[in-house]
Amino acid sequence: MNKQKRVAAIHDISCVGRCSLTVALPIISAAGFDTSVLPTAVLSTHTGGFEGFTYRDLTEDIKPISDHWQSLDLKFDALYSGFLGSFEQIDLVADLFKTFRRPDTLVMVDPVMADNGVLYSIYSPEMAKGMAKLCALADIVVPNLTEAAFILEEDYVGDAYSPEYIEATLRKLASLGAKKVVLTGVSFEKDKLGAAAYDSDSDKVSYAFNDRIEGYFHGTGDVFGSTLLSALLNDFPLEEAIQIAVDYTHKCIALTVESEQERRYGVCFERAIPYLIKRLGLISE
Ligand code: PXL
Repeated sequence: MNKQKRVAAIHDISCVGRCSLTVALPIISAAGFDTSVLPTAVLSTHTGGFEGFTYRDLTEDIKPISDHWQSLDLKFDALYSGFLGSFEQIDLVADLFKTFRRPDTLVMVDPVMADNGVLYSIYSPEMAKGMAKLCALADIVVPNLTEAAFILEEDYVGDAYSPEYIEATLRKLASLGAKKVVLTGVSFEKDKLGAAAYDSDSDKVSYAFNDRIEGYFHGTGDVFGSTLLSALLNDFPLEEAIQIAVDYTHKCIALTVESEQERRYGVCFERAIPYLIKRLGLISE
């Protein structure tokens, strides 16, 4: 057996409501990787749909944790950041990337900060400028269309866009520094939803779609990002990796609708893990 790859997942722990680390850790682990975590904040629930959540900002712990890891001479095959607990964490995570990046490390940034045209309640507009700086240090970035607009300091276009807009947005995001860009929540036909990818090395744009399931499903950005990273680390090319991530996310949503559970508790991704590991070629039928 070859050596297991090690990933550092840098996201918050929302104790209840499946998103960020409670999604990234099980998915990336199920995909076969040694997953270390660096929690950016601890919340009693995520911020989308619960009143009165607690919020412990872990900004002060990031540098000591990173220093200890460095003293252990830890090597990471991938660094994956998502929801950050404060504006100051942007520079701290940037420093961590510089410390642990080696020639073959895959650095993925999901600039988690907004959805549906609005910033998450705990963030101010300066977060977008900082996230743009962090994205510049990544190999691959995974914004949704709202985050892309904030990063590029453009107006959010809502549902009214063309393939030309998507392709121009992908190229503008790549010009900030990351060679690969994946835009999530892309749709050109009302019953299809998916993602668009751009690889600046090949100058190639690709798309992946599945059937749209109506409604807002919490944590699906994290399901998508964790699956995309898992597919890339399992050596799938970008075009195939986005299709696997779109299909798994779709399956999780379909199972959630079937289970009739409350949407704010996130999607039933656990029940689709056998499907994911088959799709990743890790077990046969
Ligand atoms: O899934 C994104 C996310 C992550 N972490 C927290 C959130 C959200 C989205 O609302 O609130 C705490």
